[in-house]
Amino acid sequence: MTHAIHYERVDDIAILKAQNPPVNALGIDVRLGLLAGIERAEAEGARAVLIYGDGRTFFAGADIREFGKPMKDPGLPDLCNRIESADLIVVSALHGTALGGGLEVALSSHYRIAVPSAKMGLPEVHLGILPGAGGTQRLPRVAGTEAALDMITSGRHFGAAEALEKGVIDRVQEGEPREIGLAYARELLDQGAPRRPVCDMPAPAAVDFDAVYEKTLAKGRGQLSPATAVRAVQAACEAASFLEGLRRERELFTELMESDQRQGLIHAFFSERAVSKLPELADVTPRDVASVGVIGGGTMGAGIATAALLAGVSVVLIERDASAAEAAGQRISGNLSGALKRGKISQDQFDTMTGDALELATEYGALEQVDLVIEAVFEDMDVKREVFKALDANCKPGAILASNTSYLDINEIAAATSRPRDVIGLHFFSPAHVMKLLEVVVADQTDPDVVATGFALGKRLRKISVRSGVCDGFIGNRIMNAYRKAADYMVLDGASPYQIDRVMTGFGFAMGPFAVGDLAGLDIGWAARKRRAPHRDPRERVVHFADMLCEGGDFGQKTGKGFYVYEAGKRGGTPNPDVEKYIAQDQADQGVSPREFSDAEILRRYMCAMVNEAAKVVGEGIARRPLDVDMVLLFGYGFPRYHGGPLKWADLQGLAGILEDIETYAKEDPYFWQPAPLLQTLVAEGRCFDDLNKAEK
Ligand code: 3H9
Repeated sequence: MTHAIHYERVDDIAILKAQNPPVNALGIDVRLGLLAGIERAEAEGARAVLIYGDGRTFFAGADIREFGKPMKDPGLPDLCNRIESADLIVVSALHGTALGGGLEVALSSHYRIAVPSAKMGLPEVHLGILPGAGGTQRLPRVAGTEAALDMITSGRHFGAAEALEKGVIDRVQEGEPREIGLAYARELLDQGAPRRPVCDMPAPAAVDFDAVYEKTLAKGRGQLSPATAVRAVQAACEAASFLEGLRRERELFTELMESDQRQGLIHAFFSERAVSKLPELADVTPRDVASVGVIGGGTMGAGIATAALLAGVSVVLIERDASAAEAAGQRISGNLSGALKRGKISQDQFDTMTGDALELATEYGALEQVDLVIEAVFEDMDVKREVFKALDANCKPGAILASNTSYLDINEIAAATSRPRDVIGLHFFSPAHVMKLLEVVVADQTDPDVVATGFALGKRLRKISVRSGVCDGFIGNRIMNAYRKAADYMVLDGASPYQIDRVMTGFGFAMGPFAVGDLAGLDIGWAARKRRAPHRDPRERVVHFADMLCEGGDFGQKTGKGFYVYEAGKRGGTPNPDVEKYIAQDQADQGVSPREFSDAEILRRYMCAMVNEAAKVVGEGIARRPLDVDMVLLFGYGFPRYHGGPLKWADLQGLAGILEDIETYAKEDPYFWQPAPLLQTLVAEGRCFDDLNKAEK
């Protein structure tokens, strides 16, 4: 036995208790322990074996940290086969989350019982792989092909009631897993129940697998694992034998295991968890936040207020007059009605959130008692400074004063108050109650417990919080500004905006940069360009075609026209014919002779611009680690998760080639394509971005 599996005998039943906190992942010690436990039970003449997990859960899956390394024997597939072929009855008792390899162990057992709160699932596709320990062969045999396809390709978690209904488990019962499992095993023995290996069940019915494959591939926007899993389920139905099906599953599993997408998705899994763990805050206690103030009730302010209310934090929202306050209240209740309709909150919760928990006010005096205030007013430094002066005068000592600015200097904002140590940036993304990203912007004088409070609030609001230093645009908008410019330059040089959008959606983004501009409002970029114009370096290339669109009053979706024309009632838009004219005029004015761009060149330039700026952001210490940048782009900018983030993508492509391309582009535009010093250093030292992530752990 190993320490990870505890063996116990109760009469003729052997009990194998997994104890591998925190989630009983099926690492090598657990696998060895389970194997030894089954063998010992057989050798001792036990008549049944009960498998269950200690602590918070049954097995939550294979140990993901072992992926990419040589698999030590016994591998999980062999172990599952061994459990299934045991010559005694095997019962699994499930609680917590029986996921991936965990559910596969349960499916290899002959009988399954679960507590009502147990969650199950085969989420492997989210890690870029497929269930590789028989899950694609056994689940369809117990649940039917259609249910199995749904569960495996979506990777969704499902509850005990659904599992019972679909035949994934045999019984749901309240109680401790050990006790309900033991009673069930006893009952089965008393009834003389037979061993019941799933591998002996008939092959499930086939469906039109080619159609399901195509549909799944299209839905995945380039992600391969869900569609590949369809082929594995197909083998369960069509292979000559169960073993043949397992062999096919293994082949497809290995293919995915070796893919870049698997590496990207697993990087995302661990980075998502690492990003808000800051060593410097380990011993810092956050301040208590029971109520927040929100200044400004536009889309952003109302979204922030909604997110806070949904997390059980009460809100005082300040608007300039009664009618603006009422409009803000309506926006918030509109957002909350959505949550009510989707069953996220109850009617009672809705009533509290729109009633006692929300105060709409027009005077700063109403903020006297709040613990933290988030300002979401117009992006203008003078306006912000006035707001912060008022907050300083009205908020209690120790209250945290936060700005939701997306690019203004938090140090300058803090200087407007007498308490710069209490000032921080909390940059939400619109709509703030939906988007997962929160940039926690730390200014020069921000106190550590204020930073810790920002992260604690982010966690309560179920955000992915990322620490950022102060610079124009912080991590995300600064990088976006660079790759947007690269896109604009390509258009000026001859690529069409529609070709660029098509290439980037082909890469996996839900929308290309020009369609995103239309959605966000082209006037925002226009205002930013005007703001930056006086400070522009004379060496910087400037494009005008987007300004021409805005000068004509076309701001994108909100005016019905931008790079695309939008017709009421239709999804998406069609290319706006005026755009071609503006581009031609811009080219003529600047004496540019347009040339053709291949799709490959568009992708390379776009991504090189993103990676280069991201490397500057890390090199300057604005982001702490490459993974922080990756998480910002994933959760705030729609970067395809299966590429892991721009810097993970860069590692997988090879940094030397990326630097070489940047240096080539720099020959035509040395100002824009200045290589990031960090990128140069990493290439010179033969290292990659992930080495920096690891150095921090
Ligand atoms: C698989 O099974 C493949 C097989 O089909 C075939 C093989 C041949 N391994 O998320 P949390 C760590 S693929 C290693 O914060 P929660 C996690 O990193 C697997 N470590 O807790 C964290 O570490 P730290 C299929 C793991 O309560 C700590 O545990 N299974 C694993 O919010 C706590 O995690 C899955 O995809 C793992 N499998 O959520 C399930 N899982 O504290 C993946 C977690 O150092 N896991 N850790 O940061 C989850 O979805 C969630 O962790 C879970 C708990 C819902 C279980």
